[in-house]
Amino acid sequence: MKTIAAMMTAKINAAISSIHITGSEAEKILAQIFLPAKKLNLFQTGKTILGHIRDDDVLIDEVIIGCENDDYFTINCHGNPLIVEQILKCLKKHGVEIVSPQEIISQTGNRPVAYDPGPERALTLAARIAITQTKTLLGAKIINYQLTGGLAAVFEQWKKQKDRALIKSQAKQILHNSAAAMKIIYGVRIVLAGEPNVGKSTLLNTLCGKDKAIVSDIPGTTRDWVSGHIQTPAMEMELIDTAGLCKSLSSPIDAEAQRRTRHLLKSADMVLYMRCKDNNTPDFGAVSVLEVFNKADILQPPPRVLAISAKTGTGIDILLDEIEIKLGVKDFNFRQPLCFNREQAEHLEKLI
Ligand SMILES: Nc1nc2c(ncn2[C@@H]2O[C@H](COP(=O)(O)OP(=O)(O)O)[C@@H](O)[C@H]2O)c(=O)[nH]1
Ligand SMILES: [Mg+2]
Repeated sequence: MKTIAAMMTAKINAAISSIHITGSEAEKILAQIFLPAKKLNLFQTGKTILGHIRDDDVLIDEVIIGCENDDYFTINCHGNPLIVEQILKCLKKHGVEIVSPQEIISQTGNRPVAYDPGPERALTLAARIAITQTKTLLGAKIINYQLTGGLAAVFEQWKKQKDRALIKSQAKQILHNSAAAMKIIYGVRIVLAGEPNVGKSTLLNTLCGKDKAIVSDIPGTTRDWVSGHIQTPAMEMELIDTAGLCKSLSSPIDAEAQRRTRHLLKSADMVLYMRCKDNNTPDFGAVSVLEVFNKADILQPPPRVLAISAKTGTGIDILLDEIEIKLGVKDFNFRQPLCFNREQAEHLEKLI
C-alpha cells in the first residue's frame, strides 16, 4: 500500500490540527522528519511521542505523534494552516501522496477494524466519511443512528424477511424520508427569484445579517449573483440572490445576468419567489417553489399569502419555518432508517 497523508482538521487557526499518515513507508518517513524530545523506543502502537518535525535542518513545529497502528500515525501539530501546509509539503518531498480525509478513511477502512468486523463495515465507513461532511448536529445524529438502529437494523430484518413486497414498500418509505435527511446533512441551495425591485437583495441581507448585496430602487441593480449561508434549527441554507427576472432587456450584460439566473434556478433545492403585487408565479419546472409577498409594511398583501417585510424583518421567522416545512425537515425525527449518502439511495432504488 502506498503511503498517503491527509489533513483531517479544518483549514483554520485553532489550538491543534491533525494530519493522518498511513502506508508501508509511513514509519520510515516519519523517522526521517521527526526528532523525538526524548530518545525512546520510537513508534510503538498505542503510544504518543512529543518531538519536532524538521524539514532538512529547519524546524517546522513541535508536534505529538500518535501511533495508532504499525502503519497508521497521527501528527498533531499547532493549528495554523501555514504550519500544516509546511508539514504536508515536507511529507510530499519524502514521497507521500496527499489525499482527502475521505480517501484516507476509506483506504484504511478496507482492512480489519478490531471493534467492527463483518459486513456492517461498509456502513461504518460511510458514516465516518459523512460525519466529516454534515452541516448540522441533527445530521450527525441521523448518521450515527443508522449504525445502531436505523439502516443497520432494517438490513438485519430484511435478511430474514421472505415477503418481498414488504421489503419494497419499506425501501420506498426509507428513500422518501431520506430526501429530507440528505438536506439536513448536506444543506440546501435556495434561490431568491422575482421581478426587479421586489426586495430580493434586501431579504438576503436581512437573513444573513450583513450588507452582502447592493440594495437600491433602481431595477436591475443585482447582476452578479451574491450568496450567503444561514443556519436554521435543522439545516444550513445557501441563499442566492439573483438578477430579477424580466422580459425587457436593455443590454447584453442583462441578458447574461438572466441566463445565469435561469441556470441557478435549475440547481436549486427550492425557489423563493418574491413579489409585491398580485401577479402569477412563473413556472419553475420541477423545482419546489415557496411564494412570498414582500413589503407588507407598506403594501396590502392578498389574502392567504405568506407576507413579510424584508426591510423591517416582520414575518422572517415564519418564513424560515415555512421553508423547513416545505423541505420536509421541520421537527425531523432522526430515529428512523435513512440513507445518508447518494450511493445508499442508489442501492435502495435498485432494490426497489
Ligand atoms: N418598505 C419596504 N421597502 C423594501 C422592502 N424590501 C425592499 N424594499 C425596498 O425596495 C427597493 C428594492 O429592493 P432590492 O432589495 O434592491 O430589490 P431587488 O431588485 O429585488 O433585489 C429598495 O429601495 C428597498 O429598500 C420592504 O420589505 N419594505
Ligand atoms: Mg437585487
